[in-house]
Amino acid sequence: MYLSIVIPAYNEENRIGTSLTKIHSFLKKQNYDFEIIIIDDGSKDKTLNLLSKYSQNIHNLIVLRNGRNQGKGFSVKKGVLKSKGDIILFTDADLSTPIEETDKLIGWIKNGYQIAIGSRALPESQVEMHQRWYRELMGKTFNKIIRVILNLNYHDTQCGFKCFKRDAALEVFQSSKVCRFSFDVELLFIAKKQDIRVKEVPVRWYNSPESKLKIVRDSSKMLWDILKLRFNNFRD
Ligand SMILES: Nc1nc2c(ncn2[C@@H]2O[C@H](COP(=O)(O)OP(=O)(O)O)[C@@H](O)[C@H]2O)c(=O)[nH]1
Ligand SMILES: [Mg+2]
Repeated sequence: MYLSIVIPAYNEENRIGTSLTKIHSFLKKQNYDFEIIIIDDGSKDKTLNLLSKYSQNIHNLIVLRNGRNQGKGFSVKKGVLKSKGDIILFTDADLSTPIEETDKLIGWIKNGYQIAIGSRALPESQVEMHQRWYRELMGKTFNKIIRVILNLNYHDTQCGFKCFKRDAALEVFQSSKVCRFSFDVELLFIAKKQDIRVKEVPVRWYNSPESKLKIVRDSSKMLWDILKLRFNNFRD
């Protein structure tokens, strides 16, 4: 087995070092091959310098860069399309879902699912450190809206921890267009259209207080992207 871990990073100088160290020491203990692909999304801080340093010691670390900030969706797509793994996982740079949860998702892929997505909203999810109350409420409301508008029945589409079998990853990412934070929803929407088997899996979550999401600006963009998705696919 070959696992590719894809990480979007925007101004992550405070968090990416610790996360990379944890990911690398986890992967070294596994009996499969791996690569780590980080996409620096036009960070204005020292993220890129830090990554260059780390890549001298971690041989299977590949650093990609967008000349300017393009969005989480754009960056994850770029990483996935560059990856070589037969299983591909993307995770947030802050490891709010601990990297050990990878085994859980891979387990479902080996059980016959093509995509396994982490979820903070199932009864068995272990949310040890919560997001701020308004972020959690926004997340729940967003998922209700998605149920109504797109007929997608998930409890949590936004958890930054998702795992794909290679063929399914290529199928959904090659036709994805959403560049910013609603890209997860688009992936699940495409997966449904293509009859791809998706499992929503309860995971652990320790929220990291630092957040790159700008509540008003980003949530209105997210909603707009969902509406566009609906209108562009009015028959589905
Ligand atoms: N590529 C890219 N990644 C971003 C951007 N904003 C945030 N991210 C990444 O998306 C992930 C989640 O961001 P985070 O700030 O932890 O969001 P939150 O946990 O949802 O509040 C992290 O890996 C960030 O580096 C962006 O504009 N572009
Ligand atoms: Mg976070």
